[in-house]
Amino acid sequence: MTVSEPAVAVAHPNIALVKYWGKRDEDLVLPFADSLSMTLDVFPTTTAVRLDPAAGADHVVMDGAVARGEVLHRTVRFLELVRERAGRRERAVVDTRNTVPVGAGLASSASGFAALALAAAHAYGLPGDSRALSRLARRGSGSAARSVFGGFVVWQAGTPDAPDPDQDSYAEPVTDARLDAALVAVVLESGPKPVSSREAMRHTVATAAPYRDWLADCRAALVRMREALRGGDMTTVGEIAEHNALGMHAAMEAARPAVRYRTAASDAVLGHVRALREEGVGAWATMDAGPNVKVLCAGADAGRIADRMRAVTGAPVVVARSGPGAGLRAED
Ligand code: 2P0
Repeated sequence: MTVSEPAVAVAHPNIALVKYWGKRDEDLVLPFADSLSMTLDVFPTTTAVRLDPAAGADHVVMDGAVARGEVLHRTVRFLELVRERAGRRERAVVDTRNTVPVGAGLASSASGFAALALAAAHAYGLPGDSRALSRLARRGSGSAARSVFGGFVVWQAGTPDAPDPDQDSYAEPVTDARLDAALVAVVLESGPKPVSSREAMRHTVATAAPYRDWLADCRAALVRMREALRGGDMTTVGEIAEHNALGMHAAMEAARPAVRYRTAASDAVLGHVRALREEGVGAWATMDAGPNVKVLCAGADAGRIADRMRAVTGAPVVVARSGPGAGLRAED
């Protein structure tokens, strides 16, 4: 056997409450603004990386199938970065397993690149702490920087005039949050999305006039959100999150041509969430680069909100709570 023992890492998706949408540097994956998320306890990605000194190319398997095209390209590009930093040349065998449908708007790229960053860094002997790992994961997919940590997490955009901007943008846990929040995900569609978020955010930045206002709003929202997390103020957290998500979708829809992830089914769920609030139930909606609606609520309310959503939509509903950061796992 020429291949090394595998390094196996597990990471979970995260859901942004103040969203990341738009890069100021495409190559380094540097965002325009800070974002804030909650790492979830569902749908982990498990990734094993072994080095194969005899191989002439990286071999990537995703969910049992040999990866090709864009998935292979992004993975190899990421491995090249790790090899460059580690001063190593061996090619890798990567075996990654998602438990969430790829492209379903439930952030498989966040858990995917967080797990790959940890497993690859370990396999190639790349030294570094969690902050360095977050910076590395960011290069694979922006939101992956946040999945390195558990609980509530802020991804710092970094300052544009920093001497080394790559060093300056990383995620860190929000250590003073005092909120037990849950997420009720209404899975309307689980197929691949029509437009990748990478392409959609580029197009929004370039062509949507309201984008600048939304971005300014994100900066203010982040400050207020941190305060609300500190104070355990579920209502303020929910209101900020819903406003921020709907503002992001409004900006996309103002792009030319429009980027539309919201469907009639999404709008119906948004209506059910409003109806819950009118009944006095603390429920707020958030949406990402897909039609699925996730309902943010206090942990104690998640069960009854999930029951309601199942009853009124007939769609599969998943309840997620706060989950852990990325970690290494012993091999099976
Ligand atoms: C977020 N999303 O903050 C936002 C909200 C989707 C909507 O981060 O181009 O897959 O790989 O850096 O991280 C999805 O974008 O994008 C995302 P890239 P990513 O969660």
